[in-house]
Amino acid sequence: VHVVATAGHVDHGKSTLVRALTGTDPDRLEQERRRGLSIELGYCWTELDGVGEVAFVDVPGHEKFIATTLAGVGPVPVTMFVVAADDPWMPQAGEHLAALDALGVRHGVLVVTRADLADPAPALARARVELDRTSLRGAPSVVVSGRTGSGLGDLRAQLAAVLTDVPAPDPEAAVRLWVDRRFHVPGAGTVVTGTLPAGTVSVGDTLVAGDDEVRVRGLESLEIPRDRVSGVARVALDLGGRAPDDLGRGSTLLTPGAFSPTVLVDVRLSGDAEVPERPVLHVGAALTGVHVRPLGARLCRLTLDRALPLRIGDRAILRDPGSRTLWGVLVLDPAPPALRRRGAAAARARALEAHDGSPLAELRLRGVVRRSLLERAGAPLDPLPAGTVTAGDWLVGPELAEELRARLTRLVGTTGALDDGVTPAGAANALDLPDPALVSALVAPPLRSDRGRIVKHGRPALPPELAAAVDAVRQQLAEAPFAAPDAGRLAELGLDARAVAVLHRRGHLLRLGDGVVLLPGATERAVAVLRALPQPFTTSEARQALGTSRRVALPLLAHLDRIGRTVRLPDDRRRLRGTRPS
Ligand SMILES: Nc1nc2c(ncn2[C@@H]2O[C@H](COP(=O)(O)OP(=O)(O)OP(=O)(O)O)[C@@H](O)[C@H]2O)c(=O)[nH]1
Ligand SMILES: [Mg+2]
Repeated sequence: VHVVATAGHVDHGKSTLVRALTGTDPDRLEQERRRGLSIELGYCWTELDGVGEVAFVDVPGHEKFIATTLAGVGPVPVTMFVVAADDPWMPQAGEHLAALDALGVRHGVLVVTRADLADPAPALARARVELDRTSLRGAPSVVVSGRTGSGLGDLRAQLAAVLTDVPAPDPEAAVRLWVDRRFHVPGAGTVVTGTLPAGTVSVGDTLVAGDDEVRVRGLESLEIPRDRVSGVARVALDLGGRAPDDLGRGSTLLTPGAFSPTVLVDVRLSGDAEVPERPVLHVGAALTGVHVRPLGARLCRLTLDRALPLRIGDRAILRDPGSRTLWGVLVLDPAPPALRRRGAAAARARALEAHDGSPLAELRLRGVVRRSLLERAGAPLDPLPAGTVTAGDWLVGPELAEELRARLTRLVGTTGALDDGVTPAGAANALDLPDPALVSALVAPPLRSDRGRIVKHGRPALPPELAAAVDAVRQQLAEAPFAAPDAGRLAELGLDARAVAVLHRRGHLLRLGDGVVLLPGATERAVAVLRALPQPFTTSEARQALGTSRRVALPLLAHLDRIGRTVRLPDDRRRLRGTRPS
């Protein structure tokens, strides 16, 4: 299915052309037919040779209905721009064209109609000039009469040619249906219609509408019931009896979890006029008041009166209803950071200025960011730039990763002569990173992870005074392996708590508890001694067999309990695991 929206000045013959092409009158309302004026959006369809079904959204041209007009053209990628041969270039033609340009509409046909009433050449020439200043430059043109039918064959052929060039949207894309009509069907329930720009809706789907979820009970496109429809399409969804009250024109129906509706968005504007503080934003079929905060030349932050599911790259229209001026809006960031410090707005403008929409620029703009957030914001992430660091849901772009790695290396380097390294949690804290897993992911030579700490690659041997202290302890324990040096002796050797902790971590000493230090092999030697005892044994029996004091025996036995070599019984006796009572 293709979708085409009309545009053009009031009374220039849009609805007449749609009727001539489709056989259906887009003006459904009694009042519209009586006054010969479109008020609401009209929906008709036809088939064109070579391209199949084409739906038309016929918009009103009268300036009073501009909001309806913009809701009609907002989500539609192709225009049929209609100009009367017997009238000069008119204000609404200019306004509609500016809106199409703001939305970046590139596909369309320029139709000069009512050619039975006047020479079409001047109108065509003028319209050509106007279109060539916009995104529609180079669009093909045809001259027709909706009254006599002359030129209609040519129009069908031109439309078909243009539609063939429109790229097919991704059927796998997330659904964002811009609702433009709601009505009640007796016996069925609430039906909403809208333009589906991309993605696929199927009967049975659950979609999100504001804070509510709705079920798609039935689905029609072009008046034919279907099981599934992919965009671009006009669709009518039967939501049964339980649709939310506020679901109507300007609402969206979304794939659950795929969007983050936002009230804050950073955008780039096109158009030279100065923007008022309180204009109106038109996006898709939606409309909301906004507050504009300028950040820099053509860059500003919009605060929306209500949240909308905006994505990076969305195009929209900012409009001042008073002066009827409008600006094109390109969404740069629908999840922008708060601007708190002085000068933050200018810094933000510089960052946005340097933003070219590439995955690399996306990551540069956001620093440390959740992938899920970027996906909901519609950021291009495929492929991730080389050198991007990932950890769980977190992403860090290559440049920031490089900088963080350098800071991490310096941090590890400042841990002193012991080169004791840092823990990921400690480093995350020091580097202000949200997750220690990110620190671990940043580790690369000359850093490496060693038993839960990040240390420098090829760290140096122990400093000489520590090596000497270890030797002294080794000598002392060689004869009596469980006669741990006392506090005075440790102090004499310069082994304070921190040094002992490092030597323990690096496997030189076994630290059992406050101030009790043995050699790493002590555990196995103790097990060998205890094995010779009748099982189970008391603490006192163990102490005597090991030839040591309670000061050492108690933490040693507790250590053996902890590592599962001994089992402590309710009566406080122990046995070695794997032995039977003797
Ligand atoms: N002679 C002649 N009259 C036409 C032609 N096309 C439209 N008209 C007449 O022009 C008037 C306006 O036509 P519409 O098709 O309603 O115009 P519109 O652009 O849809 O107008 P709005 O929806 O109100 O903006 C009607 O009276 C039509 O009958 C044409 O090709 N030749
Ligand atoms: Mg009309």
